[in-house]
Amino acid sequence: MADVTEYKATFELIDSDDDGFISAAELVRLFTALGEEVTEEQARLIVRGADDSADDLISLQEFADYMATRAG
Ligand SMILES: [Ca+2]
Ligand SMILES: [Ca+2]
Repeated sequence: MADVTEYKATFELIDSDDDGFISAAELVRLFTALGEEVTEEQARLIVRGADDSADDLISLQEFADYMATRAG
């Protein structure tokens, strides 16, 4: 498992309602802020790619594991 502290700041930036999970809607907001057009459906696929617990939300641990996998 990846070290969550390394990814906590980024995670909290994306988790705009501070509920401890990244939702598809929050990803849409993120990409829109970055100037990228992402539909809710595309965002849901991204969530599914990182979502190990199948609750359609990305927890900090899932986010850290996902980022660590992509970086490594
Ligand atoms: Ca959230
Ligand atoms: Ca999850």
